[in-house]
Amino acid sequence: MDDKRRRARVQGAWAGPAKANPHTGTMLLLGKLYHIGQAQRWGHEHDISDKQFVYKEPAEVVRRIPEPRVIEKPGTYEISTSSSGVSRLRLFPSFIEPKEADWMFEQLQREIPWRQKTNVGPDGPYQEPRLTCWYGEVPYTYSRSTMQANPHWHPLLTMLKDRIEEVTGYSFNSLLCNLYRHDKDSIDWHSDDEPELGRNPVIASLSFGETRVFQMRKKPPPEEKGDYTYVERVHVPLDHGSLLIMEEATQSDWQHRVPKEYHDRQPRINLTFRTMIAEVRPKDEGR
Ligand SMILES: O=C(O)CCC(=O)C(=O)O
Repeated sequence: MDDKRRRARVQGAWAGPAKANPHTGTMLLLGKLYHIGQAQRWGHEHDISDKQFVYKEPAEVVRRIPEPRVIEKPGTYEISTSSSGVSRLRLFPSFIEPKEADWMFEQLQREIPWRQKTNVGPDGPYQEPRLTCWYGEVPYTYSRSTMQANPHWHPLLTMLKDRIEEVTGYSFNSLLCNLYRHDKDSIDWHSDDEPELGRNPVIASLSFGETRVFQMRKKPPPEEKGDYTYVERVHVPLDHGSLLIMEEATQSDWQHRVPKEYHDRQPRINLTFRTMIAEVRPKDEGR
């Protein structure tokens, strides 16, 4: 058989001669790796049908990036268990009825003294891509920048705190308010794990306005050396009037963020109720 016909028969189409590695005696044929003997290279007198081809399994295991678990129905979800404990979410999608949530959103947007905070990162000062306001008896420090104590709670915020405490059985003494003005406002990956929040803090997160996706990723085990590529992920779309409670080990074992969006988004307000322990001094790091 001439060389041209032999190639057509083996490769199923007209193609150039397969390239053998002269050093290792391996070649790539039909996308798989084969070993061939020195005397059996292309261009030698033996016909292809005489040869012994051995399929070699790829040495490296192919790792798949897990699909995020989407949580959108009311309920309690144990998303992981570790030596730190169980990480648990509780979702109340219509904690505030839509009509009531509408007027609350308007009041909060108009009456909270929103400010843009300047943080200090490794490359110097930067403005947060959102507006915030802090309520609590003690200051709150993160990203090397402090929000001063502010005990003057807006009456609507006090009423919301009371309602959440009544339903959940937890009590809170502080509140971080976030206003995402549009699709480009966001909050980056972080955990609410400042020492002043104590061990395994409970965070109650109430949302108004545009739905944005609250994304969570599990902290990788030490052998991943800080690589988050293959970690478990959870997505919770938080819509108008929804309440999300994060409990137990959620802050020590997971991070969360609200990413920027690629399409227009209307404003969204998020209120995260927390409990600050006044005696604990802040550690100077965070998101
Ligand atoms: O806007 C949100 O849903 C999250 C806010 C948040 O992560 C925070 O305040 O720490």
